[in-house]
Amino acid sequence: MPHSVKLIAQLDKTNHRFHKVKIISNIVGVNIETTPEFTLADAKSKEYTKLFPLGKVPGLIDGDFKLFDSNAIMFYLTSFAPQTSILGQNPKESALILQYMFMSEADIMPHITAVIYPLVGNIPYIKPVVQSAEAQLKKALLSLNTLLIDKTYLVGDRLTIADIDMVCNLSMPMRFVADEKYRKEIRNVTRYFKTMINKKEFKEVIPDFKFCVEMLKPPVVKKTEPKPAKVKAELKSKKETVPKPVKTGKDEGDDEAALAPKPKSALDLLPKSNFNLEDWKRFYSNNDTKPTAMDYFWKNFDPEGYSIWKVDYKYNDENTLVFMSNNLVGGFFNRLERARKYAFGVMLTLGVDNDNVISGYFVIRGQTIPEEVTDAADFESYSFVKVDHTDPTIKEEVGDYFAWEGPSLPKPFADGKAFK
Ligand SMILES: N[C@@H](CCC(=O)N[C@@H](CS)C(=O)NCC(=O)O)C(=O)O
Repeated sequence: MPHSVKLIAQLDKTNHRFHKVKIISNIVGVNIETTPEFTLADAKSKEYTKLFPLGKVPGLIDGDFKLFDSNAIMFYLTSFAPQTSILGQNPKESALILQYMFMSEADIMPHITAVIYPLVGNIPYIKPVVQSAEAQLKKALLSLNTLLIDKTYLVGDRLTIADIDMVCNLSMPMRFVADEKYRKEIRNVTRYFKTMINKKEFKEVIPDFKFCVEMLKPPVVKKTEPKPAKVKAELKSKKETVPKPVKTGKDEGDDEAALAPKPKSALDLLPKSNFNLEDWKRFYSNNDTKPTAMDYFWKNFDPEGYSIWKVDYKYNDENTLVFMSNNLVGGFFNRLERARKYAFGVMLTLGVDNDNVISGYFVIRGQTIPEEVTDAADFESYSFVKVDHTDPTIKEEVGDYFAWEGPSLPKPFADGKAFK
């Protein structure tokens, strides 16, 4: 029976770190138990950070042995191989393998992520920062180009873990950034990459690699029309009616009044609700959504203290790759931080690459959308429509969205994120 280990990682098609581990595990014949449900957001959960405090994935568990970092995991897995040429055949080769792996991680990878993450929406796009990273990446790849001038493999005449590391890292720019013209400028790197990616060891794990045709474009920032004063005033009057602080008989400028603790949010002044959002979030995280968590939700939901909203991305017809749509949601959630105490939501990416929609449901404190939500930079890119929580169709849909599966989802589930 082959040895079995558990690998905690998100399994999306472009996860080069998962690819590395999978390739090596195939080579050495170790069975990997994966976590198809795991998302990057889960890497910050208590359960995961208890095991791996850095909150980075992948993480490997082998009995009571825990290991993080994809390269360290590759290294560990090679110990199950009867032949060791994958770690070099002599001390010099082993040292060269380390040299190339450090180069790949320290001198190339940071520039790759600095160029690609803003383009796919993982981090904000700041033009001069990205341009500088592009220049640095080109410089690093030109150095690699020189090193590869007379090489098929990075070290010796066989595949080593240095190649697996380098090729998987290079798969990011080769997929998203390096168009044909770019690839010609780094022709040795391109030749090397093509030779490797067509080898059986890589093809088994990345069967349909597609080279970049056109470099990814920066995300379009939707310019929202400034709201006319009248609409602003209407929005304001629709906001929760906040009871005025009781007058103490002193002037507003009094020290005592100034020292009185101010509520952090208008929502803190709403009548107390028996529905405890924190308890719900915990219950949702620790139980099967259907039926257990949804039964709890409908039993405890307080329609006076909270409202439910259908949320749709307004520009779904412009969505391209599934993971980019899901990243948009990640960005939206990051900028909703102020609302975390007052809202819970699930946003799903439904469909397939180049044909997907982002939609979901939110549960929000109060009966209107609070400023904690409307102030989020991308709020205007989403439509919020309040729904009737007594409507059985809505109830079923809310359950399906919260469970990330079910017949009422308009397209097949592709990915999702929970705001909790
Ligand atoms: N050197 C680490 C880096 C791990 C890493 O950055 N993983 C990404 C996902 S592919 C991650 O956890 N990102 C979340 C974060 O940085 O907070 C490795 O190769 O495993």
